Amino acid sequence: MSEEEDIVLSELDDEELVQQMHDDLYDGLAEEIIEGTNILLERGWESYKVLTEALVEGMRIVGVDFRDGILFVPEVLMSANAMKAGMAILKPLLAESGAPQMGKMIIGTVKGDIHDIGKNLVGMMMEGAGFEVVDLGINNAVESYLEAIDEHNPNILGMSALLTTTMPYMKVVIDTMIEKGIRDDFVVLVGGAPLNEAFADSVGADAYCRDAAVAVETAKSLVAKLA
Ligand code: B1M
Repeated sequence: MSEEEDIVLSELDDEELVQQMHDDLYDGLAEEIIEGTNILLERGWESYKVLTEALVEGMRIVGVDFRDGILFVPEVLMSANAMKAGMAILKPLLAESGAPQMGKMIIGTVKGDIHDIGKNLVGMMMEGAGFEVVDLGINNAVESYLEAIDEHNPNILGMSALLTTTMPYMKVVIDTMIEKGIRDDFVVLVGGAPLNEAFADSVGADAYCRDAAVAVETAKSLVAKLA
């Protein structure tokens, strides 16, 4: 029996459990992530604390080793699936706040890009803050955003990109909105690891959101200004 199989998650203290969850996320062990997430919640951890300290931090570590060529796509996919299993437990809890309806956001990852964990997290946090969220998924061409705007009439458009090769597509989307004369009908928020404020300015977005919490705060303040 391996050392791993000897570990009983419920017997670990909080710090050891979080550490173990980082390891389990790294190893793509979805069942262990589900168990660890439930244990932390049973111990009274706020869902947001579980999300940021156990899951997002674990994924950050995966990202570093992916960058350095220690982990490869199939392994990172397993980590992503484990992360999603934990997020599925937290989603209803994050959305439970019963906040009043704040507005409507459509959000999608741009064309050519299939990364969706961060986008999903932003969607979950926005729902938790009282926004209605229409998730367009991944790999969205400009037509997909336009159709969704037509159908849902949002007051926020959110775009996510995780690749330096796909982030310029945000400008294509915003320029198309300008051509159609609809750019100023809503707030445009952009996010994703390779972006920054200067990039957001250069493509004509209203704001760059470093993380999901910033997305919520930015959305609240900019939507209030729209009203
Ligand atoms: Co990819 N990948 N990946 N990957 N991947 C990165 C992005 C990379 C930085 C890894 C690295 O080299 N260090 C690198 C990009 C390098 C670059 O562009 N310069 C990279 C690469 C190269 C690739 C491939 C090209 C690899 C290959 O095939 N050789 C390929 C591309 C596929 C494609 O999209 N066409 C690829 C594939 C994959 C997987 C499929 C294996 C998997 C994705 C699974 C999935 O998403 N379902 C994957 C993963 C998991 C990653 C890393 C490791 C983790 C991303 C993540 O989920 N982070 C990533 C490394 C990294 O980012 N450090 C990497 C956790 C998430 C919570 O954070 O997404 O940043 P993040 O979201 C944050 C904020 O950015 C912000 O809020 C979120 C929550 O706080 N935010 C927004 C994000 N979107 C927002 C939208 C908003 C507001 C805020 O709108 C309002």
